[in-house]
Amino acid sequence: MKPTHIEHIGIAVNSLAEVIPYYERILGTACYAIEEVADQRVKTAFFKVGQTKIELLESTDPEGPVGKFIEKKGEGIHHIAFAVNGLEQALEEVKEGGIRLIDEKPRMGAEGLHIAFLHPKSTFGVLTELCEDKNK
Ligand code: CMX
Repeated sequence: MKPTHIEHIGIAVNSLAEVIPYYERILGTACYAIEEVADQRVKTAFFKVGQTKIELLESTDPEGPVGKFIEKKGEGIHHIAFAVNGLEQALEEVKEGGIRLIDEKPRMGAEGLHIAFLHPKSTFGVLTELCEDKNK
């Protein structure tokens, strides 16, 4: 597996409304999309920084992944996402390498990307997402 770039960095926040103005100011660019991902129990807000995005994540359910994360660790960097070509193949490779998959098969994430997560307990504490944009 060889990712093409960092697709996005996910940041857990208590309130999108409160945090969006800060990122608009430091990045000098407007938030270009807000999307609820019901499946993941989050509302997301996106900014572009070159080829990479910043994805703010507000939980819609205290028992969801971001709700639990904030309860334990507070606001902050939640995950890093690498763009790959051939997500199924990449998942096979990381699994063969002994890395624990959260998602055995790709599923749909924000912005229509196909995504899968690797477990932070086997990636040295960093929740890692692999994603593929099949429209590219
Ligand atoms: N980064 C690093 N470690 C994390 C973590 C994160 N984002 N989230 C949880 N952990 C750690 C916890 O601190 C905990 O460690 P300890 O046992 O040492 O305390 C351990 O993982 C288990 O955490 P938990 O709170 O008991 O939560 P679960 O086991 O129920 O779930 C995880 C953890 C990673 C499997 C789950 O959060 C998950 O499936 N995440 C992937 C999906 C996701 O995060 N979706 C939100 C983003 C969606 C999007 O980008 O669109």
